[in-house]
Amino acid sequence: MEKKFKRTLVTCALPYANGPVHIGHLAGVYVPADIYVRYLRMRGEDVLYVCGSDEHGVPITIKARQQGCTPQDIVDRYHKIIKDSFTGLGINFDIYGRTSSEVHDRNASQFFRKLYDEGKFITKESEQYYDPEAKTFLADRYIVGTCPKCGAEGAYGDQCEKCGSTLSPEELINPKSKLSGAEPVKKKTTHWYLPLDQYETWLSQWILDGHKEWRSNVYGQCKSWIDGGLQPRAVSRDLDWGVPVPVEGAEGKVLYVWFDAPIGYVSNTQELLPQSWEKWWKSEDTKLVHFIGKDNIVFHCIVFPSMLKAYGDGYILPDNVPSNEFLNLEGDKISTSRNWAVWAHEYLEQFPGKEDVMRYVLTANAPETKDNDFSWKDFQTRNNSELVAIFGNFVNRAIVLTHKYFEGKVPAAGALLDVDREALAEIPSLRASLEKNIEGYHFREALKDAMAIARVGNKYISDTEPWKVAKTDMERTATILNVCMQICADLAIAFEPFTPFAAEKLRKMLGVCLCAGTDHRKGEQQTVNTYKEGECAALHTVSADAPVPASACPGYGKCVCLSWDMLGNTDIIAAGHEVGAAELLFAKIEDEAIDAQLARLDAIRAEREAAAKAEAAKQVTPQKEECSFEDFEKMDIRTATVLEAERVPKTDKLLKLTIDTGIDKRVIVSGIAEFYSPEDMLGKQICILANLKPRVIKGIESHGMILMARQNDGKMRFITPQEALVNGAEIG
Ligand code: B3M
Ligand code: ZN
Repeated sequence: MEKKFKRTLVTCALPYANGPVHIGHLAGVYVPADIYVRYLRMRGEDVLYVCGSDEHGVPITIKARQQGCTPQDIVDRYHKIIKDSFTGLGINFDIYGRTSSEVHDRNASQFFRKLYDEGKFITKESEQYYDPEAKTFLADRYIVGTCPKCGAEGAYGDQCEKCGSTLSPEELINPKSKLSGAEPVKKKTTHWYLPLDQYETWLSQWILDGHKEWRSNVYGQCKSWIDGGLQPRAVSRDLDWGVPVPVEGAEGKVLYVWFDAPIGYVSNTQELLPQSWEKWWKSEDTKLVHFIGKDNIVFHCIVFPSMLKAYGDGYILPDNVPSNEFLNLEGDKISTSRNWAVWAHEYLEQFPGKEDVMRYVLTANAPETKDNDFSWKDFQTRNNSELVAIFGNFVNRAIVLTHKYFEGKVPAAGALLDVDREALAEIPSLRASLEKNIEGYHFREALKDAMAIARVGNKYISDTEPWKVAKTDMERTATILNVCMQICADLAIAFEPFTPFAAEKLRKMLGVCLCAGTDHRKGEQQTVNTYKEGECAALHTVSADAPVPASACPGYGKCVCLSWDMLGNTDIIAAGHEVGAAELLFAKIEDEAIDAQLARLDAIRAEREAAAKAEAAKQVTPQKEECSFEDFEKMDIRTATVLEAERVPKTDKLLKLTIDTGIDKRVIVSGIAEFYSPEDMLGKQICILANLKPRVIKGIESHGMILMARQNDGKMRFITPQEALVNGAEIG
């Protein structure tokens, strides 16, 4: 039996404030969460939507060091960029807090202290790497060396970014501290651990028996962690950035970032709702849903729940933890360090007014069940042939014709024909599917349902051809356009979760407003109707627990207040209602805009390849086995000059050179055509191995070999004496 909840608390993973957010984050976490929240609000549900920046952790301290500023500078900068990106994309949290806030510091401290006082931690002494020059313990990320797996320099103590291997500092070849360059030494240190092993049975019952409905990737990860046997996990670190461990004798230690970050969800709720936050976290009537990326599953399903369980005091556990797989970009893994990403803040600058297009494409391609790819061509196609050609085109034709034939007043419908009834009948079943999909966290499928409503409209208007009918039968035209207006209103409802900007624009064109749902952005005061169009601009307060019916809106009865419940009704907009002027809902995206993006990515790829080559070029092959002086003396190496040069027909690599060796004139076939053209070689003085046994290459007898220097990236250059000598001068 589905449990009935009174309210829903939706959290999104707190992004690390050490860089901007990119489309991978958006597709994985924030766009799906936003769809879910908007949908629930339209249904009149009481929803709280919480997020914020994760401002602790080692990567932030590393970035600060790299940039010669403080960690606080870093988090201040990125907190703002990230927050603005979300707002720009219509992702409006009730609160977007920060884990460097005072509330959080107090809250996380207190959380730790209670567990500490109640003996819920164990302490363990371990040996950790220590920088004897900088006199500080080193997080794994602060130790660099050669990767034992792929040989790359600069691999971190926890991971090699080159080959992706997970490493431990012990495995690094030639480990060095990033701080001082000194070789790290091991030193004893004590930390607090949460004994996860003690929660294993409970976790197994709660998740493995109780939440079989979770997505298979989430359930599967939990199962493999639990089946593998859980180990105590350290909840503190030797570091100077974070929430200080609130215990005497813990100087120089802070809470581990993954201990304090999830508490951030609670802190941010407290900050917004100091009086009533507990209702959201400690009531069985609250449904808690964590939206996260797949790399966060263990922390949200195993570690944080165990922390809450240990804490007690009525904290609820998540009802679901929808987590996505990863999004790739143009066939390659998104990577912050390699700048292989589409950054949200840059997108918003480069594609103003196209916030919805990104939301749409990321949902249509959401990596819900497997990793998926984002490509700019697909982005363009989805915009031009779906949003513009189907959704926008239908709405535009319907509104333009209503103005043309009925002065913008919705005409009354006469008797319906089969074609009308059939079109209208499709919508309730699409609505049912859409609801089932959103409530089951299948956003990709839900978007298909919404788009199917637009397809119904587009097909209906094409089939019924009101522009032709109008020449002979105005009554029939009226019916057709009445049906079209109802479908337009359906779209304004159905697309609100997915493309809120277009939905708002459409409501404006239709002269209707949206009126449902709660919004906690104003703190303790609950408000409805934050959507400012139409006549329902007034905000008014309602009791915190009551769901808000459309009738609570001050504009109710005076204007058309859309709510989810109306979706599929055949009389959403009454005859006589005046619609506004048609505007384009979506604009075509031209090739130039796409080409510019592809060019940017090509440049990054080329740069990366060049860097990899340069790196390879630096590597030298090991010295060969020793040879005797006599061995060397056997080789007759001399100067010579190229007299003639031509390509060997039907080959890419070979040149036929006629050379003057001082001893004779002879032919050498050499594999240097990749590096030199025949013209390059003409008249050049080179060095040759003169007494190499003749060989037949491609039918030509070759008498010797040109001496070349070869780099490890394959680049080759011939050797030439420092100044011109006679031909036949002996080298040795
Ligand atoms: N900052 C990890 C991440 O962005 C982390 C999430 C914290 S949620 C409490 O992948
Ligand atoms: Zn490696």
